[in-house]
Amino acid sequence: MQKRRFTALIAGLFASAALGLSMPATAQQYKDEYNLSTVLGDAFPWGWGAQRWADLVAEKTEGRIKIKVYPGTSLVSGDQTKEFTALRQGIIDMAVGSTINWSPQVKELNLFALPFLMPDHKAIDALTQGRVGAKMFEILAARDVVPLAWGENGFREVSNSKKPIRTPEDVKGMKVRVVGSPLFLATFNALGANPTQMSWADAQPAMATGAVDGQENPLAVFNAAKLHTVGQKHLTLWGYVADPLIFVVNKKVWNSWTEADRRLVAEAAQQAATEEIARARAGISAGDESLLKEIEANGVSVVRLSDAERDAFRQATAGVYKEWAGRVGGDLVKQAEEDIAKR
Ligand code: X2X
Repeated sequence: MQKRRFTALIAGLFASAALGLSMPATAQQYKDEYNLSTVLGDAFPWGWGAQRWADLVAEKTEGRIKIKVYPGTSLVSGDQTKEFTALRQGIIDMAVGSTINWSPQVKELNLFALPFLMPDHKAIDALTQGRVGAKMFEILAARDVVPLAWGENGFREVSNSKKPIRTPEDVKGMKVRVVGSPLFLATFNALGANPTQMSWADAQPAMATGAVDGQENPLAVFNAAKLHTVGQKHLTLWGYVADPLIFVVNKKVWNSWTEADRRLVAEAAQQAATEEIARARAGISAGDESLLKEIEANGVSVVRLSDAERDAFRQATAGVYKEWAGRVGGDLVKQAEEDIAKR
């Protein structure tokens, strides 16, 4: 059922793109090279997935479409929250972007950052692969981009240089770097922390100099960025928010390609995204904790919360959930809650 809806949406995208085309696309209209924006490079699942997409496209189109990946959101001078606008404007041709970084422009994407909405990976899938994901793609498709596949950054775990975090009390007054989305400020303010917004590029020097005490990012990011070397010695697995990624193409660029090439680019996105999600989830769950073990071997002490301990954080942020659910849209949040309950 969910799969069918998704397939129908993709088919719809092809149909509407074809209708919007006044002239048949010819090879002459193709650019020599297309730029593709990401925040993280290929040492991370995120950047790996972007490069994989680029490579698969080159292979499948036999070099007709060449893509160069620009990590560090360098096409917008590192300002992650400007990526979506640049994509709409055509400064960026393609992207593998985070829902967090686009949420200042697309308010519905804040859904994924509602604290403690998604308890596990199945819950992420219930949203991205179901009617909620399809609705998000419709919203994006109305804003000059063609969304093709969901990827994953992952569950964002909180770390710091000061002390183990077990209770909301432990976070009080802590200087925490957060991403440039107001919902994250609200969540950490509700916990009594002292959150500061900054880009990922600025975050690492801020941790190294002690300008901030803590941060929150998925374990794959923590490990590949070696955050233990910038003082992050305490890591708490609270799984409060998970961060999906979206593979997209600027609509004008999409319309300039032949229908056959569009299909190849979409297939490549699906394949790269599936492989990328597997990497983002590797080594962090019950069956295989290898990544977590690696982090611990680097001298990081990992706090695993009991259900009751996690619930204390949920209660402390319940007001933020309620307020932001209203901004996201009550119907969408209700659908998300239903689909998670049914997973
Ligand atoms: O800036 C972050 O924390 C990162 C890399 O996870 C995102 O781009 C959302």
